[in-house]
Amino acid sequence: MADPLDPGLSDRSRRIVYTGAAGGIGTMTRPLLARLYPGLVLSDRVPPKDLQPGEKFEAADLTRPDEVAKVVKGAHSVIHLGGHSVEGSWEQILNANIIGCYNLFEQARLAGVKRVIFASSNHAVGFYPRKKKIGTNVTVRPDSRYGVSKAFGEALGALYSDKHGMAVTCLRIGNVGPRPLDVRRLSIWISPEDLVQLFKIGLEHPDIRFEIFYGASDNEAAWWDNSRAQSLGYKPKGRAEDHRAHAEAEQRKIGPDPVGDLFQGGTFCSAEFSNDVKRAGA
Ligand code: 15L
Repeated sequence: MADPLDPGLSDRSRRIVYTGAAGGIGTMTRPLLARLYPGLVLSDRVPPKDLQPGEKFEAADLTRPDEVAKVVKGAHSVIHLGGHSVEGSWEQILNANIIGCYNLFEQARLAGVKRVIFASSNHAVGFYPRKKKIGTNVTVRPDSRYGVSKAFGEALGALYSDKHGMAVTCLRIGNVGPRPLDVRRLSIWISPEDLVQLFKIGLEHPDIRFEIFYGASDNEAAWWDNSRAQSLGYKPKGRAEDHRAHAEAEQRKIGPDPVGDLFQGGTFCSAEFSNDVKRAGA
């Protein structure tokens, strides 16, 4: 697809940097992405354990602007998954997800990167009750310090898009894997293949300026309206409902969570919770 932001470089072999490539999502999506984008460069603090002979890896610590500058140099696009991927101490979140995310956007801007895909999370909106269906135009309701850092990343993305013309796609990812792990994940699950479809839209669609999509497959029990992604060509193939029996069996092993079961973010909401569920909007 021709890129109006970069008309001379519509070729897929351009440099695309994938941060956080050694993590769980990186491991599931790397082989699929490599087939589409021969110029893919994997990055993380340490190389993926299963790095393949044809794969290119460059180490970078996101808290170090000099290392980030080096890895984004000459890149057309960045898929930014790097950072702390669950709730953590303030210090962990501050370093990996606040400072790290700022370094990524700022060094990408300085290097002339055209497109950034930011791995946001469902936890940016985790305190919406499960009974409410939400679109991408809602106020953020983070359920954790981690969720706050994802809302921060989305805000940074909007800034770099509006102020500097970067084409930014934020993906509020649900849970990625071969199948949904429990009943909550029946609403938020996304297959690795469908996530790669969203990456591709973010990397190639000519209309992208600033977008927020939900990273979810075609889930009957969905809590999210993902019509914007669909209008840009997203056609998820995964169907959580096909795995309902497995998800329900797993759920029986977990047992009830009186707070987390009411909210979209699940255990991220119940951890450290000291409010009343009604007051929190259940
Ligand atoms: C996330 O954002 C996490 O990165 C992942 O580990 C899961 O906890 C997922 O959300 C989820 O909500 O299932």
